[in-house]
Amino acid sequence: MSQMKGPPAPSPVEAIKAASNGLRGTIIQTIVSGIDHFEEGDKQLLKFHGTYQQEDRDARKSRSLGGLAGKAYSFMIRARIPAGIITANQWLALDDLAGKYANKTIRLTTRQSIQYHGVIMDALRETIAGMNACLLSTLSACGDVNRNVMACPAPDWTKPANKAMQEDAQVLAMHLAPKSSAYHEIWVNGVKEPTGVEESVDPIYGKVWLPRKFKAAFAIPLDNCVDIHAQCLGYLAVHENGKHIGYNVLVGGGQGMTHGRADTFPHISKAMCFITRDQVCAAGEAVITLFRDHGNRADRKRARIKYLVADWGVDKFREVLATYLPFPLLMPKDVEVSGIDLHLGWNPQGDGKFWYGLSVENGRIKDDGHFRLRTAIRTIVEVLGCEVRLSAMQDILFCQLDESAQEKIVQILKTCGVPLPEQRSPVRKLSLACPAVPTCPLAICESERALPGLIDQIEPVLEELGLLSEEFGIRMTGCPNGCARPYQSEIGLVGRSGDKFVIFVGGQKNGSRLNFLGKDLVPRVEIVNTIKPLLIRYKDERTTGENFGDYCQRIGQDTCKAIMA
Ligand code: SRM
Ligand code: SF4
Repeated sequence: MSQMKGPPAPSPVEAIKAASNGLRGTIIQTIVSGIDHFEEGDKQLLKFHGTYQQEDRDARKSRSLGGLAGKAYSFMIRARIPAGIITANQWLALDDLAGKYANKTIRLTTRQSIQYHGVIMDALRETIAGMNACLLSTLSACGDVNRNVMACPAPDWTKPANKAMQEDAQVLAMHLAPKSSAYHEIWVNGVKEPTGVEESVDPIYGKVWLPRKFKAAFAIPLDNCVDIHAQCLGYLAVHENGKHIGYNVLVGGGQGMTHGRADTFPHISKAMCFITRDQVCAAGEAVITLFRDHGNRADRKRARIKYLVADWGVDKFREVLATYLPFPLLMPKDVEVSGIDLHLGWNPQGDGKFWYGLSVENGRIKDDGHFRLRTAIRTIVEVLGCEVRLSAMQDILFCQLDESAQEKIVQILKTCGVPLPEQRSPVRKLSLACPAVPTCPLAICESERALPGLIDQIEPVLEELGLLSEEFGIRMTGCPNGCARPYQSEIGLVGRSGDKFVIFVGGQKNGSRLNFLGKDLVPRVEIVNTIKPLLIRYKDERTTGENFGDYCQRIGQDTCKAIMA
């Protein structure tokens, strides 16, 4: 008699979440015990609180040579900053904490937030409490919940939807935030705050939270600086007669894949329905609870909502979504993303004020010899008392400025040896890299530390070919998880093995399409020489106004592969 096969067993993380008592685990007991790291269960729960246990990978060799036992444990801490908007005082407080407890750097992330690296166990609570003291939270910056909600940060009030979507991002972030009081008990005041809900059963997430992480973002069609098609849930503004009338709801974007597993892949989100502004939270809750109920809880590599969309198809997804929405599902309007803006340099806001966008290479804010970026940003914020906005392209915007501020900013940047945006090539400004080694435990290859050198190499090649002013970027990641969204870029470099990378080409600058594999297993030192023949062909064969990604798409994957062989 053949044996009946039951449903696959839930992944071990499911049991950890279910037994966590509202995300408490034994986190507080471990902290007070005085040891320098957490065990597996708490390591998973810490993510919901916005922190990851890491180890200094650079120190591995020297520790073992020096006879030191164990690992050099430290913590990465990530903030939750909806739409990337913070006050001057919050920036200054973050900067103080970076100097006091972290590795003296602040890392702007690809989701408009900040991360600290190198915080040791003794300083973990003080750092998170310090962030809360300036009214910033780390709760649900990571974990199987809704993460930081993104929105184009530009204070460009000439665009009808900009203010609305930035406000809607804040409201959605609050609506989808976990309601557990564990966070405040552990990190902030130790006092049990009344939440009005039964402990450990969240009104949206229930007892076992989501099957996996969940990400949301808002954009306008003209400016996809948040890469809305890479998000689990996207709100794309819809205009009628120049008025912002609501959003198309897009579902199922995501980047991460696993080498050697063809059933894992990056995926572009699909338009599911149209909603008005007052339906933003209800639509978000409907999508997230659908994911909670139907997502894969057995295989974490296939647990993202994008696989539900890919496996079911748009029609079935819409059918199921309609049963979760508290209003009739309206079909999406005919709207696509069409552009991207980095928001750099000096720009009028449209209300008599201005903003200045500064390009931050790979988002790393640090002082390093004559290059004193951290000091420059601190000084600008101190002197001007200005609001700070972070972009999903790892850059920083100083906002609500008077006309006289421009000269002061330029002066401070020059004094601190920081290049102005116009002094950087488009390729450097449009590029992104994830942190990778030494902090990321999943990194196969270097990324943040390698990309500046690769751009140093490619700039002269572009200059020689007369392409230096062309607008395209390189997005590099140390592994296939795709934290710098490499699979939508015009050139994507993804860590493969040792110091070898997969080169992807053919994405659209505005993030509306996936790229394709151009060459596998390319040693880092050969990357620029491998891409050069394709750049030469592009220069000779492009049509008027055709950008590099569109050219690669037109000639097709096989031809690109042959040129780079
Ligand atoms: Fe990411 C895991 C860094 C945006 C896909 N990501 C990680 C971890 C936490 C490694 C880990 O699990 O131990 C990395 C910490 C490295 C370090 O030392 O700091 C990490 N991810 C980052 C950041 C800091 C990259 C950056 O250059 O800024 C970004 C933080 C954003 C934030 O503020 O919340 C970051 N990660 C992304 C994005 C881009 C986005 O969200 O728009 C993606 C691709 C989109 C997506 O989610 O599909 C992304 N990160 C991943 C994945 C793959 C998930 C999957 O579906 O398979 C992992 C691995 C995992 O979750 O198991 C991951
Ligand atoms: Fe780490 Fe990979 Fe993300 Fe880079 S892409 S930060 S190596 S998980």
